[in-house]
Amino acid sequence: MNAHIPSRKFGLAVAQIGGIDLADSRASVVRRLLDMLREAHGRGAGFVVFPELALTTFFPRYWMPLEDVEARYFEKKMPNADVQPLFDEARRLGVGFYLGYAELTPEGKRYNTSILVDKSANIVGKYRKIHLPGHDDHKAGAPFQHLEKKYFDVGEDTWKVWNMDGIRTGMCLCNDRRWPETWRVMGLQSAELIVLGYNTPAHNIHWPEPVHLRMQSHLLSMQSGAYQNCVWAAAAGKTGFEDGFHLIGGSVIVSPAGEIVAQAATEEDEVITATIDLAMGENFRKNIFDFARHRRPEHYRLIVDRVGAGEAI
Ligand code: CDT
Repeated sequence: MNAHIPSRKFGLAVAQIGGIDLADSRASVVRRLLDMLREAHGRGAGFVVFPELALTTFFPRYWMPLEDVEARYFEKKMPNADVQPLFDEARRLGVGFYLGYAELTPEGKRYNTSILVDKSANIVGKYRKIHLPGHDDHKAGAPFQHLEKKYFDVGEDTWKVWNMDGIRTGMCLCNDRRWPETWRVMGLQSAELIVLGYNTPAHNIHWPEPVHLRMQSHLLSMQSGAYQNCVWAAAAGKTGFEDGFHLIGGSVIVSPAGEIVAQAATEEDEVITATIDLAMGENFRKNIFDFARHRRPEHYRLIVDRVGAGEAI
């Protein structure tokens, strides 16, 4: 019998955004984020998860000249004048946050990025998306494009875990959640909390996937990733309609048991909260998935040696 692990409770919020149209200004979006930050704080949260590419519409759905895309949708500095009010209010309230945005570096690299901001409004972590879905060519017959492979470079750094106000916190972005490797790299760093934002179109342009399966695979990925890695997991979606293009909702907070403890009920701006006990992950880490005792990496070689599915060994 292991010694009792004392409770470590924390108020966590996810702030789902109900769609951003092309014509919406950054300032108007930041006002919506501010409203939700204040609501989350009022409901006892110490940290808020915002979506992927949270400051603009999901622009990879449009085929456009790169210069236009860089000029209109990428942030050259973070924080910048538009986003500064969010940092100021976070500092005033003592609430940290995760925010996704498109980053243009001084060297001209373009990343799908997220940052981890602590309760003093310091950026303590940055992640650049690794699994970029979609394509880089123009799909003439498709109802919309998914041009992440055209507009973004692949992030060079692996998934890391940061000390965010005393909580070992990791980040990823959208499509990353579907890959077990993403979660495991952070699980092996003893992450306690993994946060992510997403933009998942309700319709798959590559094949006629039934719409309900889009939600199912999102929830399945969140629940299995959390359970198999003994972490709390929180996902914030950009949802509803953006200029008529539908994105799934289903923003969630999931426990290390794989149980959904809070889930958005709408496809609009919506804050969900939960009081999470970080001791729960510790219990799973000690009593079920004690990696050091049970993992057999000598049998996992194929996972790093082989990229695509191939012949039986
Ligand atoms: N933003 C993002 O990564 N969306 C993908 C859509 C995949 S379909 C090309 C996702 O995994 O939800």
